[in-house]
Amino acid sequence: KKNLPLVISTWDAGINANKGAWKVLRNGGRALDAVEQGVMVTENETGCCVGLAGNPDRDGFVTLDASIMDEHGNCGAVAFLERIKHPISVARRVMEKTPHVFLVGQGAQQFALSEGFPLEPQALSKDAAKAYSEWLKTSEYKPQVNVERTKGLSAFAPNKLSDGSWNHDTIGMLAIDKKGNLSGSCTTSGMAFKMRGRLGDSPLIGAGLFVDNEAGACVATGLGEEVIKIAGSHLVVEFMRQGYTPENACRLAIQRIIKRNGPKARDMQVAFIALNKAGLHGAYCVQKGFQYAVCSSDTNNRLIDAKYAL
Ligand code: SD4
Repeated sequence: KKNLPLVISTWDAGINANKGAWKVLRNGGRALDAVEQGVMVTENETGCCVGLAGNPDRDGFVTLDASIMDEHGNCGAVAFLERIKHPISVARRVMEKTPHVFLVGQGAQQFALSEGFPLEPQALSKDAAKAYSEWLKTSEYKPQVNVERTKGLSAFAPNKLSDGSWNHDTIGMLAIDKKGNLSGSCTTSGMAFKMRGRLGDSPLIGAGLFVDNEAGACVATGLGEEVIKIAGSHLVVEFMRQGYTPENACRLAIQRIIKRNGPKARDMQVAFIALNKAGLHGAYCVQKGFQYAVCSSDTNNRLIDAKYAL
């Protein structure tokens, strides 16, 4: 197929992440390697919101969640993982080297160390330290949309900034390789100032991420609790199996969230991106402001504004 390979990923950080994935895809590499290498770029970025540079939980600790899924329906995930730089790679090792799918907390960290991942220092990035100390002044723990990063974020992700953009802390990526195989990945520091031990959708297979090589792939970002409640990514993939385009499949899932929440939906952001077997991609979100990055050649890596419901 002439539109293959192709990679898509969430938010503007997706541009750099796509470049990492493209190095694999352009050489005929496997989608699974692409989605791992791609989001590792973001996990490495110090000024960013994903990985160890992300915002901490309420108690001041950065806890990371990640999941990965391949073209055979194999999957792996880690959550509540501390002091490890590349949770996505640990998730892949869980998938490939253990009889399990999901490891959390200390057990996940122990496994990472046994696999040779270095234990990083327990420190907040400069931005995260600043945001956390601002947040501590009020320690407000309720959904709020219009909170600036500089004023401290509320425990609600992602936050809308006054310029209309969204602050976020997750990257999700989907790729289809030259052979037409699909894979996906998702990695996050989770919701800023979450309760200790809180997991969102990102490490949950079927919620934050789902891949079915016959139907399509989907990854979610935004308020994870809402994604979990509708088993979002699995739902989107099942809609694609029924014949909906990726965009329409995402739209139907977003509408389900809005229907559940009524007027409260105005205070939240959730977005899905999806990719089908033919290499057709699409996205949909609750509110204006979500973008995703699409890369289909060395010179064609661009941001697309997703359509929105409200
Ligand atoms: C979570 N879905 O932990 C993630 C947050 C997110 O951009 O996507 N932020 O709920």
